Amino acid sequence: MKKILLIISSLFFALEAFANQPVDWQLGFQKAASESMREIVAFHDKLLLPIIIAISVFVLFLMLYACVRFRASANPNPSKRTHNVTVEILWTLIPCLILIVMAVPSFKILYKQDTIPKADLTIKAVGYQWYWGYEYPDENIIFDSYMVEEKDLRADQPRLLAVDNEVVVPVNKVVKVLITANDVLHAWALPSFGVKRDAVPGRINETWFKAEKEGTYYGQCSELCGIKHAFMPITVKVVSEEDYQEWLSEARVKFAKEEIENDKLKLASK
Ligand SMILES: [Cu+2]
Repeated sequence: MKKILLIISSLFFALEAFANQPVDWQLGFQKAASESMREIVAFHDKLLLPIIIAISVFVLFLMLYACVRFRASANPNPSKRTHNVTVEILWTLIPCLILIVMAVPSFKILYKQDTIPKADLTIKAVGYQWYWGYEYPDENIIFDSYMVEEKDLRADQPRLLAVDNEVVVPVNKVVKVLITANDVLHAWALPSFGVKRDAVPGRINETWFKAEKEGTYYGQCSELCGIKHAFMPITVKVVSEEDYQEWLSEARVKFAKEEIENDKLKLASK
């Protein structure tokens, strides 16, 4: 009983606190944290859902109507009709019109996402079997980001989503993300930002986001990439500009690219 109450109350109260990751009994999308995700959610909720519901109700009505109206007992002599030109034109034309109505706003959103505004910072995400590696090319920073095992989770870390080294970005800044992979196809996806791009070996894809609210946002590799596909989550921490600068000055030392590469060279030469 207590559990049920907890689940019900979490539906109403916990949404805010856990807004950036999936919640139990969730219906629909995660809460949007960027303009492009807000547009995607509005497109789905205000246009697609009404159309889907209307079509489902209409088809259900037709099926029930046909079952009752044309049942064998009421129609001892079945109709021999095979064609009806008007109906055939209608059931071709109307779906076409519905598709056009959906396509126009859909392409608008897609093209808007495709145009990358002037970036305030650039990060590079590299998919590996099975973890993500990140680089801040302008800051000489490089690090790997592994999932935190269940036994090592802190109380505030969600299972299968938390990582040891999070991506840190400032709030309200345009972040350009370069995405590639080292071995097989992966995909870098963050639902709250409305971002999902394939990570392809030998090719660099790019996307962008502008997070509007500080917080920790969780995503997952979204291209089946092997046995541990489910265990290479993505965590992005959105912080204030001051906190970001502070993190940068620490990260430049801790994750200094040159030193890490020198260490690797040293190891290799041993
Ligand atoms: Cu993957």
